[in-house]
Amino acid sequence: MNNDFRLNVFKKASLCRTFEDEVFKYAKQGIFKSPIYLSAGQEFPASTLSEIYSGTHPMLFAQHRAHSTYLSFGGSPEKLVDELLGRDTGCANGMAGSPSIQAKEIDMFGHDGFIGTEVGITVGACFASKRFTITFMGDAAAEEDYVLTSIGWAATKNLPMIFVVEDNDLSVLTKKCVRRSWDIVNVASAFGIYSVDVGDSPNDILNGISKWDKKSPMLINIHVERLYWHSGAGIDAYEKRDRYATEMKEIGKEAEDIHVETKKYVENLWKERLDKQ
Ligand SMILES: Cc1ncc(C[n+]2csc(CCOP(=O)(O)OP(=O)(O)O)c2C)c(N)n1
Ligand SMILES: [Mg+2]
Repeated sequence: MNNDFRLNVFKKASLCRTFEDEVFKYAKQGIFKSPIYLSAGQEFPASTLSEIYSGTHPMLFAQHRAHSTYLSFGGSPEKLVDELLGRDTGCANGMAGSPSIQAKEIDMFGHDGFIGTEVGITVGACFASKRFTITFMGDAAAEEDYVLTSIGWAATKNLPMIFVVEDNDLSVLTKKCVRRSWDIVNVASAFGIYSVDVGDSPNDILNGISKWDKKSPMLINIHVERLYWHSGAGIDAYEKRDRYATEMKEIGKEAEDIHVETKKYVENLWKERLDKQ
């Protein structure tokens, strides 16, 4: 992993984190009318993959926790602010809110609210178009019957797509070990799909994806940590691992400067948009 790559990923992660910091702050003040799903703590799957595949314009499907996906793949921050505020200038005309972000400009399709349904729709869209496609799901969504059959169909039709599992080990508050005895990477492997289980550092994700042939389906299960409550702006009562803080510490001053600059930009952005009301 070269230094430029790491910094570029960090810049994107920084936009995602500082954006979520503002959403957290304003959610505490109760300004949003629709439910909020924060992706803070889970910035690196989207920021790293969007950097690896920059310039390739994949179709994107995500679940309810998708602010980082949208921002990393080039969605307009202004339009996301407006979307969360329910304005018709939002990326989905203010009709989707946090859980169902969609944006034609980046070929990102909105989620319908049933976890994992995006995976079947992804496979259909990829089958029809044969375009490179990335679908993001949670570790609980990966347990849905229709997700498993969709992975099987992608294997059968050899579709050029990536299944990304953002594995925060939680379905709302229930841990994986309570819910299932199997790993999704073994299931995908049994379908004949190249699949890897990795940590959430840019290097881990890059290494995990590096052997993918770009023509067949692959599945990458990425272990992330959800920084806040499942929904809304609350803090779980236990210590959290924070990849963003670790990256900033390891990279050093350059990353700290990026964080400060990005925070300033995002804080101003929110103020300006709110003043427009
Ligand atoms: C089909 C379906 N079942 C149950 C729910 C209720 N529900 C909403 S979010 C959620 C947990 C999702 O966990 P995961 O897919 O791991 O995503 P995460 O919230 O951890 O990002 C559940 C069970 C739902 N929305 N859809
Ligand atoms: Mg989860």
